[in-house]
Amino acid sequence: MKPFLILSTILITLSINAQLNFPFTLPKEKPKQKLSAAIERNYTQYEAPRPENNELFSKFKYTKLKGFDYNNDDGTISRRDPSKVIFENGKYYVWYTKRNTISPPKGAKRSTDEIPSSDWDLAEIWYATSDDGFTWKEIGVAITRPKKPNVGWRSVSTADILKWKGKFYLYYQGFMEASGKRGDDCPVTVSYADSPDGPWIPTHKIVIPNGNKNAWDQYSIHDPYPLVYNGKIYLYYKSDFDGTPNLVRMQGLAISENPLGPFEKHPLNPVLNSGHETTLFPFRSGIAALIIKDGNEHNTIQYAKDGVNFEIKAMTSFMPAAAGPFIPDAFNSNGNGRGITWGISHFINVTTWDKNHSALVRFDCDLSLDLNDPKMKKTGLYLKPEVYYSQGLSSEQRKRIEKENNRLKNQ
Ligand code: AAL
Repeated sequence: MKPFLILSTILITLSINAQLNFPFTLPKEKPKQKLSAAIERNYTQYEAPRPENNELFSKFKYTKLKGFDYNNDDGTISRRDPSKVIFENGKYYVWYTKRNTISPPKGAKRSTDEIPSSDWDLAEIWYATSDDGFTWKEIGVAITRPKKPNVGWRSVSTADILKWKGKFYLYYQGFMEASGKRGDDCPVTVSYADSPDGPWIPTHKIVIPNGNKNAWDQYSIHDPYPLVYNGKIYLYYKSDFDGTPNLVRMQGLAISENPLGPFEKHPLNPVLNSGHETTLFPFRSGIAALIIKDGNEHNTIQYAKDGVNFEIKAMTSFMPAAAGPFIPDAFNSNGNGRGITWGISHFINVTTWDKNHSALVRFDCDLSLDLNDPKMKKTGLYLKPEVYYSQGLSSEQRKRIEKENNRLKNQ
């Protein structure tokens, strides 16, 4: 073979190999070579090819709150479903469902005017303030139950806050029968005030009505969650549908330019196919969402550049249940959402089922463009064996395994 032929053969072989080998140093940009589906989406789907640089990836750290009393965890006092945290008058504010009843919840059949059916039955909306986000002072009730037959006479729960043109609005679930009688059925109503300390004026009106007959949201509007986006109120919510035993939970969106409505439900609803206790925040020019607990896409963090069409941007774990983040720009991000670093969420299984109640807890994370905390960006979780064993097999599952062992032995 002539020398120049040998040389060109070597060069061609080298360039073919260079094309085939994915580089040892992880390229920051998508390399110009044929890629597997997984590597392709590592560049197209996420903010960065490594979770450490993905602004929408975070792990979550939890801290016990100081300042709340739970009657020795006997199940008669519960605090759950916190609102977003806001900063006003030099302190942080949070609203939440508070149940203070003669007994723990006993289920719909055994419920009375005084015995709650569920953890959020016979509840009111209370609020607390804090200087540091760790120690809280419970100030008192914000929304009491109105007289029958007003919306919410049986229970008011799961509030969230909006600040719009200098006034404050609390959106919350208004129950007209004990939760669990049919499903967890309720619409959403709203009260307003000039100050976060109230007094709160109830409208006694349904502001986000349940959907039409046979619509996905015909029975329940849960977890109302208002943000200001594109100069309008974007109120996200959850509905439970398809009933027992196929219960599904998805999230919808209702938009208005007036906090008292009318709200128009988005024609593409549901806009999120998964999640529970809606948690969203303005991020860059769009909206980011924490997809917690339910559905195919639970344990993901998603982003929609139009607030409607969400895409998965990160997978994570140990997400804060019913997270109410402190979102400094929840009502004035002006197309430049900066993200979140902490908030309040809840633990619903504080003790045993017969003393069922929930407790508020603080979570921290780095889902902020203004924070760079590498400790929040490590994907591993170092859990003690007890945490795994607490997710142990049920006695039915043990029986099923024993049966299968015996079947094999007796073959
Ligand atoms: C929560 C929320 C709503 C439900 C109930 C209380 O997880 O989704 O608030 O109605 O449970």
